Amino acid sequence: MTERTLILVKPDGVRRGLSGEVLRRVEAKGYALVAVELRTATPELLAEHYAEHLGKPFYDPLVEFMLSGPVLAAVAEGERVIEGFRSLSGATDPTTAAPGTIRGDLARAWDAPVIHNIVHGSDSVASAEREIGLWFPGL
Ligand code: D4T
Repeated sequence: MTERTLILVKPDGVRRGLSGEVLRRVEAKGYALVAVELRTATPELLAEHYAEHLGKPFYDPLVEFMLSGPVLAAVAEGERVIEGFRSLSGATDPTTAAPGTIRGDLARAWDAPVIHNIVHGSDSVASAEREIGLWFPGL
């Protein structure tokens, strides 16, 4: 089924100059980019984006990290792209993320108070619709 997903290159990825590498992998896989924009998040946007994590111990450092610099927000489209991009991303923890994945190849999170794992990808059709509406209300 053709679907859309929200991709974020988090501030660590943008700072390290990896935005192009992430988009390259998305396009090389065969997904189409529908929107790409360099954005600065706001506390209000992140409160909605990360609503499921509110109250967890890593919530405040996570929001602080996500506000520490610009993020590249993108929407990609393709057959089962939600599952596919999460597969390209690898496991949340970069140490155990498989080699060949974005996080497995590029992320190193062991020296930060919160996981710096370069990318975010929506995890379900419902999340994707909600997140695309938050980041790209005009789409
Ligand atoms: P996102 O949502 O950013 O694509 O990552 P995941 O889907 O892989 O992971 P998540 O939603 O469980 O976590 C969101 C974000 O919080 C950071 N995090 C997470 C953290 O710093 N410590 C933790 O214990 C967890 C679970 C990493 C990603």
